[in-house]
Amino acid sequence: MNSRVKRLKLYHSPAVRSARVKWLLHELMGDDFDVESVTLHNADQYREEFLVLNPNHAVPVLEIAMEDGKPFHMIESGAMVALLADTFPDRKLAPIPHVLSMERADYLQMLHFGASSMDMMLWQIRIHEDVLSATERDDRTIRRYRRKFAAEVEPQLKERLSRAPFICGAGFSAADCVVGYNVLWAQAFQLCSDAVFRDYVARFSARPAFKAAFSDRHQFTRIVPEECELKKRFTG
Ligand SMILES: N[C@@H](CCC(=O)N[C@@H](CS)C(=O)NCC(=O)O)C(=O)O
Repeated sequence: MNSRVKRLKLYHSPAVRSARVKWLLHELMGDDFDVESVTLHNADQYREEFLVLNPNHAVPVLEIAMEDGKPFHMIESGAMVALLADTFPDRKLAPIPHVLSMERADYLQMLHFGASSMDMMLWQIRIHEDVLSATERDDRTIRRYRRKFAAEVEPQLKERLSRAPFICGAGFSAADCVVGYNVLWAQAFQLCSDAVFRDYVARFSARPAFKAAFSDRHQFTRIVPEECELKKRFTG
């Protein structure tokens, strides 16, 4: 890692999008980074001191502490994954950035597809099924994105995973930390249920870094209780 960087700290909550970054950090650095736990149901992410770090009141936040004492806070998981993978070129979890290659183009495209389009569909299903209050939920939104995900996203992923063991080919890459996480997320909604996805999940779940990142997943509860603080503060 760049010698001007002193320490990395991840603000994290079990089995949500911060797990993408925690997984990659374990792949790259073992346990040599700090984790600060954020309890989403208690609305920790809406506290004043957290909003200074991330005005979008969400995890992950990646704190990059520099040797000169200045910290920088990243607030998008896709950007964190791309940056971290490039910062450790010897780990070979991303095609090298300074050569324009098909592999690099495909890798970035899958990473961003996972962190944007695919993520958006899963998030709409999640909030309308589990998080928003009953009066805010919309069944048409759930149906629209379930249909779109099954008809448009799944076939693309299936085609790739029937050709190769990982999302960008023969080798595991940082894009799998995003797309693989999303496949698990989709499976929680009974999407991505074909054998090709079960085999993909079995392959990446065997990785020690995955096991370390998801060792806290039992703490995640899908249903957000009516009386909890998050319900009162959540903005969608
Ligand atoms: N695009 C962001 C989304 C982060 C995000 O929305 N995180 C959710 C958990 S998966 C969160 O912390 N939500 C809390 C809230 O909005 O109150 C990223 O991927 O980093």
